[in-house]
Amino acid sequence: MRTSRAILLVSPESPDIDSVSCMVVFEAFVKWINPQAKIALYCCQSINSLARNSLFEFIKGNTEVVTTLPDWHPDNVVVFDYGNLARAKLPDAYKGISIIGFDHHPMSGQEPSIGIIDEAAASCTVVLYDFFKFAGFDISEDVASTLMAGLFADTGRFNNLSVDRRSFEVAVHLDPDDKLIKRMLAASRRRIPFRRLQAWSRILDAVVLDRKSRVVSLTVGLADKKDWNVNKRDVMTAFSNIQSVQEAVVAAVMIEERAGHWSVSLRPGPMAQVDVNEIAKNFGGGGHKGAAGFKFGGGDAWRTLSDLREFVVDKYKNS
Ligand SMILES: [Mn+2]
Repeated sequence: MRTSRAILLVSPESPDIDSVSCMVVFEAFVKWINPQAKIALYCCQSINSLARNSLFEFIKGNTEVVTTLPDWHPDNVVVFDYGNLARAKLPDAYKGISIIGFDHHPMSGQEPSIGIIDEAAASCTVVLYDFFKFAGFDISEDVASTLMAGLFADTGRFNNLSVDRRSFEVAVHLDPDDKLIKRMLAASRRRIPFRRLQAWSRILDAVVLDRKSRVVSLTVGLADKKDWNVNKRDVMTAFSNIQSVQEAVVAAVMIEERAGHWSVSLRPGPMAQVDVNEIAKNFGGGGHKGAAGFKFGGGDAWRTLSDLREFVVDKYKNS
């Protein structure tokens, strides 16, 4: 990377705060080790929807992310928080270019030329934090707040199953005087427009708890979205509540993203010791122990839901 003339930094499709944070801080790192290099930040999808996230303001220099590949050919491509490299949507013309991957997801699919992967890390920004320490990169205030944004987002404000000792240690190093955490907590306090409550009541009416498998699920087709006058964000907010259903072994939300194309997110129930990554893998997806998902197209959502219930019954008969 020190001798590269052009470096492309990539956030995969459906980017989240963690992946965009990584891409943005890595630009600062590249500018440090190789000030002459041409750099572009690329994501195949617009990151505009992320801009509504209250942690987004902590991601510095975020305006330079482009959705079209640069006209120059990179010597190096660096991908962050991808799980499967196919999500980076790199063109065939890039075959033969060295790809460096930073991740905290279990690897699946094509391997990068160099993979810096730590599945135990709570966020990809934690992996980068360790890497920056190793490389002797001086972490500025902007870099610290961006690394922290990724950690804060992926741990659900230090509130989900991925939280461990290391996430706290990294947070303490990034924010020794509590300045960042106070600002992030204040910025990300939940605020709900009153009219959303009615939309949520329509969504919650559609939640089903299957007594046999103890899968609690919510299926939202394109027509439902229209009928209920809800957006994906409303559905995901409802999903965060469904995850707390105490009878549930697994919580699932199935959303029709475009006609016939569904995405499914899975979380373990609050009392359950299940690895949802294992379940997602069975359906061709993946993720983490505590948060995973898969996609399917062309099939019938109810059929897939019943397959999911059956799989959970078989796998967790005794839990
Ligand atoms: Mn992540």
